[in-house]
Amino acid sequence: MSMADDLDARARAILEKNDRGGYTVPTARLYPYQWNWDSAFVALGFATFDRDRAWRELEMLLEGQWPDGMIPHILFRRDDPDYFPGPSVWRANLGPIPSGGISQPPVLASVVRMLVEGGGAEDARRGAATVERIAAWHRWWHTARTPDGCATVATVHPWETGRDNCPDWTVGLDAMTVPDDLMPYTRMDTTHANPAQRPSTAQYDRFVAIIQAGRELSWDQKALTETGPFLMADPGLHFILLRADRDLLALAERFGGPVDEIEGWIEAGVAGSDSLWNADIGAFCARDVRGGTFSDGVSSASALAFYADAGTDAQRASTLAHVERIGRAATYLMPSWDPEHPAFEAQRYWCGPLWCQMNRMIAQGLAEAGHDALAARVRDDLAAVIGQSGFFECFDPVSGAGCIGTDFSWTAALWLEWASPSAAKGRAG
Ligand code: 9WN
Repeated sequence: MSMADDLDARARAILEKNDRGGYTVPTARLYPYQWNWDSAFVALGFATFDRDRAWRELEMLLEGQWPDGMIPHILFRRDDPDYFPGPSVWRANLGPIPSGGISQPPVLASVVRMLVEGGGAEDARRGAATVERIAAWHRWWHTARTPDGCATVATVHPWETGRDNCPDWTVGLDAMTVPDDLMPYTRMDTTHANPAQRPSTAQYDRFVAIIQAGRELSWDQKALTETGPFLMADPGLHFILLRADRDLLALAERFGGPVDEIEGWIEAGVAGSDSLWNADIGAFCARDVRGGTFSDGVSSASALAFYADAGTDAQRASTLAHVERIGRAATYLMPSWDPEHPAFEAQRYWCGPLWCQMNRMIAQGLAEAGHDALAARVRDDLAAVIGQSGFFECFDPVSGAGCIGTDFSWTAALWLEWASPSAAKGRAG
């Protein structure tokens, strides 16, 4: 068996091992529940060998949708003491399944479109059944999470962006006051993973303070957006939503759906991109909505402009120059944070390590924009670190060492779907 065949077999075994009966945990113990965007990427991996199981993953995610349209970031189908904060901390019981009270990057429409367009009649049938529900989720982003006067979607919690402790959030977290009556809590992540690779205590205090604020507002999402302690606009969420709106439009045109409304979201999204342009550094950056201050660094989310087909020619050229510069500064593209920025830490979670799902989207966008060599490098670099270290949660972009969670579901899935030599030829990125 070749090394690639062996990795394919290991990747399939990881997905099967992390299967909890129709949904997949990201990794055992550290993340023992169903996570939103993890499941979407995991479905792409399952689809390479079991399409029914791929759809089941997405359908079980949709089972947790709230009446207001939100699809939560975590579904707690059972209580597990290995994870903090669990359902008794969130107390977010507005949906059919106990869940977190925030969402996560909306990649679902894009994944459904890929499954539908790469599949047959059964994929079309199951994809068609998701359109109205995904449209309700996108409507939620465009209303509950789009503050008055803000040109783009925003977020109330770094966990909602999926890029938890990225230096992008420093501006907004520094502006927060941790309440004197913050609930006492015990972290579990640092018992399963090296604390030096995880967020700091000061960050966790703020993460928990936002949960406390959400509880006090009974998880009224519009109120949390307007009055909660943290409110930042994120190029990651914005570009992923804009791309997902485009993909949802294609699905709605084919299967029926609110086409005019989706076209309005896309128009607003294209126009809103400029509000995230930080001219001082020449990149799309996170921005504190209330204070107006930009984050001052280039992140992997900045590079998603191509994936969303957003920005002017000049903005795209500047973004590309940053990606190329970072490609010279790091051994492996694309780190989650600029290696030449003082806040870079090669092994601390979203302060530097590269992440397969971000890089899958970045490479897809680069390829679609005609930057094929760079797209291929992003893919080959992921294959290289997996070959060197295995199926970790994320990877040191300088040494290639694996960080934090092992036998990680989306890493296995995107190896199968994208980075493995056996992945479909003709793929974008
Ligand atoms: C909080 C599951 C999730 C990913 C996120 C990643 C991490 C959770 C945590 O793990 O976040 O949602 O407890 O650290 O940052 O992107 O979806 O893999």
